[in-house]
Amino acid sequence: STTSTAGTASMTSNASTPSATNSKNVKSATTAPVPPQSTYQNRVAAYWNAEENPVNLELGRIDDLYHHHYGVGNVDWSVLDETGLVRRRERITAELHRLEQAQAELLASHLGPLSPADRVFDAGCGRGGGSVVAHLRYGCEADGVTISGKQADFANEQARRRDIADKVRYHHRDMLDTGFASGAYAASWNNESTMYVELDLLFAEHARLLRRGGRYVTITGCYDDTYGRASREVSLINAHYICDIHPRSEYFRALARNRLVPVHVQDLTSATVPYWELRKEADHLVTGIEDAFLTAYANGSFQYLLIVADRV
Ligand code: SAH
Ligand code: GPP
Ligand code: MG
Repeated sequence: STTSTAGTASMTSNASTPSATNSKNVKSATTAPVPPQSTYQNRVAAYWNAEENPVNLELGRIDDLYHHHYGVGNVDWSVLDETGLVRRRERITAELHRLEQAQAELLASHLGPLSPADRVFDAGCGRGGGSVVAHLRYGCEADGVTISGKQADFANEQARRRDIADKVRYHHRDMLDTGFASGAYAASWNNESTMYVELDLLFAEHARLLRRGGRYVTITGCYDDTYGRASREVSLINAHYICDIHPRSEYFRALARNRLVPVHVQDLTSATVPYWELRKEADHLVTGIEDAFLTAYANGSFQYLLIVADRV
């Protein structure tokens, strides 16, 4: 197994465990050790290790904020009227990125107030954009965790280039079993990563890591209990990403069982539909999953949801 260190930090036997009390403590990003994984987790990791969709890389390249989530907000439809083919594509790409960035800012806005002395936990961090957004907004330190070693390496390289690797670190870990210190975090979140795990196990880990009064935020896609069970389109989305979308009801039961009390819940469905309508028009970026999302939102079987909760 390999170990990478961030900034000037050097490794100790357990250097990736953050310390909330001693800021001079050795801290580093790590790509190892990873606890034993299930066959399912290995398949999920393989998906993300291989993932190179233009819809993610071309957007991220614009300002080196790489997101693996969808967008919210109104679309500037004038991008479709652009007559030059190259310019038209560039404008569509930039518009989709703007909406994904707005989604990241919306999530981050619910994490605070936070100070540079605070530490946050980014569960299922992808290529790392969300932790950078939180750090730039609050000055806080961040630990991101992804089951993909490739993503952790990519995200740490981005942090080094930004010269923030001493504040923002990414780890190749299972978010259900981080090994990080209990009560060390002022805030934590899942941005479109809850559908890969059992919610009870996930929220137990967040509750352990968050200090009392800490803040948990998720933006996620869930299926709507009022529709019934998972629709055909929800099942297509599950198959596409190798995930298992939970019903909305399960979130609130699992939060309540794990000392996480909702303070704000927002249905973001109508805010994300324009993103999908624009993405469907982007011939240079489409992946083929666009119609499943648009149909699932239209037939009421699927919701895009924001939940903010306090750790009590
Ligand atoms: N939150 C990020 C990425 C979302 S994509 C963003 O908003 O950009 C889903 C992420 O969940 C991927 O990075 C994947 O590696 C991660 N993931 C899935 N199962 C995981 C697990 N058990 N532990 C840690 N990360 C996991
Ligand atoms: C976003 O990743 C998608 C997921 C994390 C999985 C499913 C999410 C739901 C809300 C159901 P991405 O940005 O890599 O996807 P894409 O390549 O389609 O843009
Ligand atoms: Mg994407």
